[in-house]
Amino acid sequence: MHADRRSFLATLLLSAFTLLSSSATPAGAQASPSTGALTQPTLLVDIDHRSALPLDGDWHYIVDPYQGGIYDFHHHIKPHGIFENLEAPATPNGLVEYDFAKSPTIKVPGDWNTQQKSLYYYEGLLWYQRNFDYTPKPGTRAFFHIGAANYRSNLFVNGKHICDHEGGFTPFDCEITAVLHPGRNFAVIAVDNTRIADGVPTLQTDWWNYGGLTRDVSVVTVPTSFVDDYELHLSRADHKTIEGYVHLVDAAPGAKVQVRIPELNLSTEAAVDAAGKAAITLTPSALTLWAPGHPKLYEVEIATSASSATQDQLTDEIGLRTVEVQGTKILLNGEPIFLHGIAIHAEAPKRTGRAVSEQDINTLLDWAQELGANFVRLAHYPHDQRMTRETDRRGILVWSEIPDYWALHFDDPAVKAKSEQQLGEMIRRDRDKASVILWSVANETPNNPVRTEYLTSMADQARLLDPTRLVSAALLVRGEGNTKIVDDPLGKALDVIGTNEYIGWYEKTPGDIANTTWSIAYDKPLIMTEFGGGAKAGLHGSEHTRWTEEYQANLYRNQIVMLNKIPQLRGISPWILMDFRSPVRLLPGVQDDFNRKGLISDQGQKKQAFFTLQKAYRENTLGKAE
Ligand code: GCB
Repeated sequence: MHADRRSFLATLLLSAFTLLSSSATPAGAQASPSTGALTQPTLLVDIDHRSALPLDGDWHYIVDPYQGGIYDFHHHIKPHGIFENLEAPATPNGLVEYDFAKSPTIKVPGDWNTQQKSLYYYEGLLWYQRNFDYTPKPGTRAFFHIGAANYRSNLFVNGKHICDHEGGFTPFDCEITAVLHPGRNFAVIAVDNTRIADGVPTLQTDWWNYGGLTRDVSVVTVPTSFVDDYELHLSRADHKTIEGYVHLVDAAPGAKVQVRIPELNLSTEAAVDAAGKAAITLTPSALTLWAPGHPKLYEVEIATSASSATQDQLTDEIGLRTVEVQGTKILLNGEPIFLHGIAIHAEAPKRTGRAVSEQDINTLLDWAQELGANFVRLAHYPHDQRMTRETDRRGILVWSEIPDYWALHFDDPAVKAKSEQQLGEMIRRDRDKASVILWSVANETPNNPVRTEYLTSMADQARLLDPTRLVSAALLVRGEGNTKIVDDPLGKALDVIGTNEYIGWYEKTPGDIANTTWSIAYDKPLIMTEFGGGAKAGLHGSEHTRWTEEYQANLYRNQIVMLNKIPQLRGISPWILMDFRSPVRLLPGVQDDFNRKGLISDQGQKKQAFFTLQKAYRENTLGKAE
């Protein structure tokens, strides 16, 4: 079955190519003029500060479990795919068996599972369609932006196949300049959330496989030559110099780019090299560093040369800080810190479904701050960019990870390529966010040489892409008697060791937790990236009775005693802030499709353990920075 799905993607591409080759102006012609091939998706950094035509709102949709939008009765590609958005009698015999305009609508951004009862369990292909008005301007280019589409997607504009993308949690931008025309245009997006064994993540996860266009969609207009990427950070060497680069697309070598930070009275001009990259150095005389408690952001202006026919101008808000490891310490701006954290899924509070709005994100972060957290683990995939913007503003440190989760097909180079792609997209989008201090390359993966080689290479790749942050992964630990042993060889490749343990829940009882000792093979900082247990909000009883709030609070109390005995512990992110939907949590009356390890219920009810942890955070009785 899953091989069929793969061939779906391949044949969809094939059919699009066939159509493209008969088209006068092939889509993506500007991006790959030599082949006339599809546009390679790119990722425009700082997209949320660009002027864009928002395409959020109502989209028509057609559910297509048999992929009849492209296949005929003998499984041959139809001569006219549904993405052409034809209206009868536009075909030769006047038969069209769909009508987007008459089909129901669904909100974008949003998952389909919680918007439409019949789509609750749906895993398959769904077609989105909407019209939009556009007026192309000379000297500009247009990109179609998709903030995230879970899991695979194919974009068509005005009936032409533009690009495809795999990976449900990272953004992409595809050039559509060549296919747009003045007036009414239309987009069709095929989104397929079928789980695949060789996907990232793979078949098994402990979160709901929400399908659809789960983040913002827009059309972004840029000048012919434009800034697509930049990175600015504070030098670890002197903690003073701001360094980095700006990258321009289609700029002649020597083209100028300016970077200004008005509040610091700083300005510089640099020339791009043959690869379009200009190195940037700025030396402020005084600087307020970003940190929790004073999350100072500076407005940064980036512009291409004003003398060029069309100038590109961007602003961003960037915090400046350093993060390093020294022995078993984590240093933020040179000072040791302890990470009082909490793990968060991108699950919408109160209504459930994918978190999509500022309100969703603000509620989650308000709760995290009420708990006393200075750190969040954004599990188990990159969250919406609104999240990392907001953690920047609020001064909350972030662990960001890709869904290299559980038993990926580590022996498959094609899977590795998918992991690398998602890592690259996560880092490119968020490397100008001061709040993000840790990139994680995996969660709870099986310990074997093939996996270790794969993830060591992922850690190296993360460091190569971003040498300014720390690299980690959440490891499984093994036990001997009352001792937990951390010696997973992957630890060698990490700056900070992350470990998950569920003593008192999946093994033993809460009473056994405080007797546990830890043997850690690495002289590195350790973050307890997960621990916890389930409780149904409002269910009360003895602290020895599972699913009661008392049991969960007791488990936390004992965990705190044990954690305080790990000398190199530099942070924790207990599992988890809020109950979240999961298809493997089946216990009626208690779980009802929710993982109940939240400190807060999906409806916003705080459980006793919330206050247990809050007390430890507020009174600073948990953890030492050195
Ligand atoms: C884990 C996983 C997390 C699960 C959690 C649980 O170890 O990393 O994704 O949701 O345990 O509740 O079992």
